[in-house]
Amino acid sequence: MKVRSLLKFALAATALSFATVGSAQSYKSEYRMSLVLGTAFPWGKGGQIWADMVKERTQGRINIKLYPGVSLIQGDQTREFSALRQGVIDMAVGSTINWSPQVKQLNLFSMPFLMPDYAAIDALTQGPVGKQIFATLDKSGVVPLAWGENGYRELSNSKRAVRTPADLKGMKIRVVGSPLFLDTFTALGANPTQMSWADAQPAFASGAVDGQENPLSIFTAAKLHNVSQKHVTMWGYVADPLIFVVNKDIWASWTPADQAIVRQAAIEAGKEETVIARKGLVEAGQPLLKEISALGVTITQLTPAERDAFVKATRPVYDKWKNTVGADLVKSAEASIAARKK
Ligand code: X2X
Repeated sequence: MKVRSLLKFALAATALSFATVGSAQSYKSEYRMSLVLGTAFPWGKGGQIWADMVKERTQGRINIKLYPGVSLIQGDQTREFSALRQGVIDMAVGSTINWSPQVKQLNLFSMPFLMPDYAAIDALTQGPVGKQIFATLDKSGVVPLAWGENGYRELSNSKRAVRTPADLKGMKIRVVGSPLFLDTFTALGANPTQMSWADAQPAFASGAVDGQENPLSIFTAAKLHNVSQKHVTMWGYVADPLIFVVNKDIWASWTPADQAIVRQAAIEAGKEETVIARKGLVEAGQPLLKEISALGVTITQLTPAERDAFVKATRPVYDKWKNTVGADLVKSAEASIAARKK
């Protein structure tokens, strides 16, 4: 009897120590975070803030290394979502644009002139639409945790100030991601061409491409004025949020307490990152625009009537993509925007 209970104890102790070793082994010494842009940009800063918070709050149990330039997938940003699902990437801060080829609902944010102002973006990401999109991402095989922001994508080019769709005629414009962008720029009379961010910058420098669209925080940090981008048009036609996510298996390998830390840190980092992304654009007088003018770049502000011409020209694209994105989701987005607090 005594021997038997000793044996039982020994067995239980062995099982316990296996369990302990098992869970310790399931933590990797380093987790790989994918990003398109590094810490010179709000995007990379957001990733760094998230990684630092997690390391500190888990006492180093979760140690994250940043891989900017989507280097884990050789710069091919539209493959990021698949790589996340497959476990080539452990976690990411990614743009809705780059993941939209795999998750069609994410095209919502690229529908031309859907979101008139920052309050409209917030109404989507922080409301029922954001919840629904997170549910979709969860079903698609990743764990979505928080929203950040790349920003309003303004138009730049090397040729001329653009005030009307006619000014865009025949211009070669670099776009990324979903075919929705090809439709939008074709509708405007331009000649869109799809390429990665890595390929785009040499293409601006050589003159192979005339123009592009990206947030102004990217324009300044990437010094696009040095690669012939001399004209900027403020049209606010789309904005891309960023999403903080973790691969499902990696998530499942963490204790509930560590999962809570990673989620909370993502939410805080996303908020901080959004403030950084909007810097210079939400203050009176938009100081970032003055900075860009000082670089010798013309900034064209559209009158409401001028902007409306772009809205009208792209309306068929909006209508065409409604069904792909999901008519109900678009309806819900339109309702959230109409009800927003300005
Ligand atoms: O490639 C772009 O234009 C960028 C950096 O904005 C994205 O990754 C969507």
